[in-house]
Amino acid sequence: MSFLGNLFSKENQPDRPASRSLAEGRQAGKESLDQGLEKSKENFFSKLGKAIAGKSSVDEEVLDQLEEILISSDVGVDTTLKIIKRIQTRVARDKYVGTTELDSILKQEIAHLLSENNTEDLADFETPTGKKPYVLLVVGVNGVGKTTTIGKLAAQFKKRGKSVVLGAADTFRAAAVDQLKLWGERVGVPVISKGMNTDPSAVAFEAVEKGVEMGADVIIIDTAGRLHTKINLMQELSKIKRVIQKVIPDAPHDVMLVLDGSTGQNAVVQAREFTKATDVTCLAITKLDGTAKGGVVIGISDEFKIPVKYIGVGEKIDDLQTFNKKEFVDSLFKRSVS
Ligand SMILES: Nc1nc2c(ncn2[C@@H]2O[C@H](COP(=O)(O)OP(=O)(O)O)[C@@H](O)[C@H]2O)c(=O)[nH]1
Ligand SMILES: [Mg+2]
Repeated sequence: MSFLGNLFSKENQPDRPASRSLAEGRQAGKESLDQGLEKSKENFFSKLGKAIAGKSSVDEEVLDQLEEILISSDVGVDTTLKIIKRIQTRVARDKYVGTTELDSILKQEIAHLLSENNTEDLADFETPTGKKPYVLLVVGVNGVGKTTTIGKLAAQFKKRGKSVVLGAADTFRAAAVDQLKLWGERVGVPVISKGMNTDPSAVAFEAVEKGVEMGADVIIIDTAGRLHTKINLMQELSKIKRVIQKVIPDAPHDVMLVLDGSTGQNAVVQAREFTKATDVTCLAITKLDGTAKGGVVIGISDEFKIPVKYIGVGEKIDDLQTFNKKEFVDSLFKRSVS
């Protein structure tokens, strides 16, 4: 869909039904995660089914195939090797592991592996205590879902009684500013913008200044996703950070990199580039609905040791969840009921 098409598509209209209540949201969250990961599961289990067909125990041949399946499910080579090694150890220790136990063993070992990366999961959409306003700078290449994620996040914070201000510092394209304004209207939060082609740092500065003036709890700054050269990106982001710090010396409190999960290993490459160019403190992985590449979250979570805070499971206002490693792995390895 063209960008303008996106912008004016039905989903993005301000007159959509209001988002779900908190309780409904939590209840619906698990189901939409299960649904969102359906394609990833189908892909994984059909391959796994073939690999273990006619086999009763997990042997070297099954492990070889499992390795291929995990790699082709976008888990990534390094993470896959760690997982296989753990299962090998377990098979050696237990002498006999039946293929019927393989699902649950995989689930346990992956959950363990991820729990070792020393990042805490968010219990809910919360901001760090003592940071008021909490300033979140959002980065990532064009099209990954930054603006959408900001809109969804603003909605969640607002639902929890927080006042939110958005800054339209993606001034590269006129439509980008309009898109954030539209989200601002939908959610009912102010958007600070100076229009297209203005200095992104000036917008960031004004957004933070206004946010402080208004006594906001949260300030979220959208940025352009240009990654022409690492130097460019580094310079632009450090300039934005510097001006923000003129108002709040310890801000931004988080720099969140948004990655499009449906691009699989491309998302991993972007994560490497951005973490080299700037201090990324947390991640959001979008578009996990309708892709078979959900395994990429496992690889990213293992490789980067940077907390994945949020995952996007659709285009709608409620389709953003806080990332919980255990729940994610449970959902990914839960065979569908059908
Ligand atoms: N299916 C799906 N689409 C998403 C998700 N997040 C964002 N999108 C879509 O991805 C497209 C690009 O998003 P946008 O927020 O404009 O990306 P940006 O350029 O990084 O700001 C839009 O059509 C969004 O509706 C998601 O979690 N799932
Ligand atoms: Mg955008």
